[in-house]
Amino acid sequence: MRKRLVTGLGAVLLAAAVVAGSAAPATAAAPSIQATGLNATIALDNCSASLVKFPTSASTDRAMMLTNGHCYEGGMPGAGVVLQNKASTRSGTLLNDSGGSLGTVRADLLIYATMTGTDVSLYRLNQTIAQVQSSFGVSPMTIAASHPADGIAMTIPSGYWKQTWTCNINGFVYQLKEDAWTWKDSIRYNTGCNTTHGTSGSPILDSSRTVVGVNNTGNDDGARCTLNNPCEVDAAGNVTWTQGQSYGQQVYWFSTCVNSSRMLDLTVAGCLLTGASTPGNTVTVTNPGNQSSVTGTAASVQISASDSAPGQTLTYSATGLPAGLSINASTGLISGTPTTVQTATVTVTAKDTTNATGSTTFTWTVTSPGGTCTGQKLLNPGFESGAASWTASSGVIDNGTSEPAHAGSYKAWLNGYGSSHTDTLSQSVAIQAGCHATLSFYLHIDTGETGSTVYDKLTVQAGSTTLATYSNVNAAAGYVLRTFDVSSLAGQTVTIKFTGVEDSSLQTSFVIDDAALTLS
Ligand SMILES: [Ca+2]
Ligand SMILES: [Ca+2]
Repeated sequence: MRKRLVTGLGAVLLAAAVVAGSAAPATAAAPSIQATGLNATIALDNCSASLVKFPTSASTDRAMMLTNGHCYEGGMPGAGVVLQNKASTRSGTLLNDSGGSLGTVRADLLIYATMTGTDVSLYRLNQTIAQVQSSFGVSPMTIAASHPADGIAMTIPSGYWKQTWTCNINGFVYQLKEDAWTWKDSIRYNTGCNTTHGTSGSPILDSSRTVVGVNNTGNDDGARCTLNNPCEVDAAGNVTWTQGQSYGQQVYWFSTCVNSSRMLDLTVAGCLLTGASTPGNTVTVTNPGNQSSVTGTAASVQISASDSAPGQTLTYSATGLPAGLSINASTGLISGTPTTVQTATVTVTAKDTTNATGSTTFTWTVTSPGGTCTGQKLLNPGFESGAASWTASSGVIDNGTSEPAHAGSYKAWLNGYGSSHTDTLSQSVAIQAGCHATLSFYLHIDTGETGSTVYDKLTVQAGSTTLATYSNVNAAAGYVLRTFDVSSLAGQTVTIKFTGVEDSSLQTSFVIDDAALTLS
C-alpha cells in the first residue's frame, strides 16, 4: 500500500520502500508528473486525500474527505471489517491547483472505512460545502455515479507529494490481493502512473475531474500477494503479479449507497459497498398440493411462483420428480408420462436474476393402472409370443425341441454352449403398493458337468435383490417350480432378471418357462 508512513501493521516493512519511493517520482516517472492539477486535493500526515461530495450532495450538506481505508488514523481495518460513524478529528491541508496551502480542513466523523472490496475512508468535515467554498474558494470534486470506462485518460493528483501522475486506465482486475486484504474490480494503470508511497488515498480523476477511483497500492518488490506486493487473481483463480504495477480501487460504489436524505446508507437497495444490507428479493412458489398419477398415462402440473420485485424472470428447477416427468425451466410446467410406480418427494425451486430463490415440496404418488392387488403382471410370461416384452441376449428365447418348453413351444434357454458365455433375460414390472407379490417360474437345468463343484451359475434378481442362485449342481430331469415372495418390493417397478454365466467347458442349460408375477 502506498502510504507514506504507518503506525500499525507494516510500519517496519514499509520503511525501506518509503525511502526508495520518496526519490522515485522525480526521476523514473518524471515525464508523467506535474505539480499542477492539485486543486481540491488534501495533504494528510501520511497519505493523500481529496475534498469530495456525492453526485446528489447539496451545498448545505457537509463537505467530505476521501482517502484510503489503510490511511485511517485508527489503524488499518482488518479483512472484512467495515467501520462506520467513528468520531474523528482528522485534519489535512487543502491545496490549490499548484499545491499551495489553502488552509486546514478538519473532520468530525469517519463516515465509512473499509479495506475489503475497496480501500476507502470517507470523512465528514466540520464545514458544509458552502462554508468550504466560502472559506477557501474551492469546490469539492464529485464522486463518480457509475463505473469508469476502460482506457480513459486519468490523473492521480497527490496532495502528499504535491505532484500529479498522468496515464490511462488499463483494465480492471477481477480480484486484487495484498496480504490479508482482497479488493475487487480494481483499477489497473498503464505506464505513467507508477505511483509511490505517500500517494495512497489520492483521487483518480477523469478528464472532467470526477473522482472515478482512489489510488491505493502497487507491487514494490515483485513478490506475490504480500504486503506492498499485490497480485492479480482472475475469475478462474489464476494469480499473476508484476513488479512496479500500481492500482486504484472503486469509489462509485459510494454513490450507490446514498439515500434520499443524501446520507451514506448501507441499506439502500442496490448499495455496492462492502457491508451493504440490501434486502434481497423474495421468491414464493405456490404449493400445487400432493399429486397422484398412473404409469403410462401423461401427467402435467403447472407450477406458479411470484417475486417481490416486479418484472423479474424466474427459472424453475425440480428435484425428486417421478421417473418420466420433467420441468420446463422457463414456464414451470411439469409434464411427461410416469414410468415407474413410486412415491416421490418433489421439491420445485424458482430463482430470479438476483439468485433469490423460493421453493415448495409436495408428494407425488405414481401407481399402476388398475390398481388392485390381483392378477399376473408379467407380459408374455410363457414366451409364446417369442421375444415380446422381454429383454434377452441372442438365442435365449427359443422354440427348438432339444430343450422342450414347459408349456407351448417357446421357452427361455440360457447358456448350454460348453464355453465361456453369459446370457441374460429380463422384464420390468410394476408391483402395486400394498399388495402381496409372488414371483414364480419353471426351471429346468441340465448339464455336462459332474460332481458337486459349481461351474456354471444362474442368478435370479428382482431389482437389486438377489432371490436365488442355481448351478450345474442343481441339474435334474424335468422342470421345477420356483417361487419367491417379493412383497417387500411392492410400490416399486422392479426388473426381474435372470443371468446365466457358463465357464469354459462342459455345458449347463438353464431353461425357464411360464414365469409369473402374481399380486394378491
Ligand atoms: Ca412356453
Ligand atoms: Ca460348464
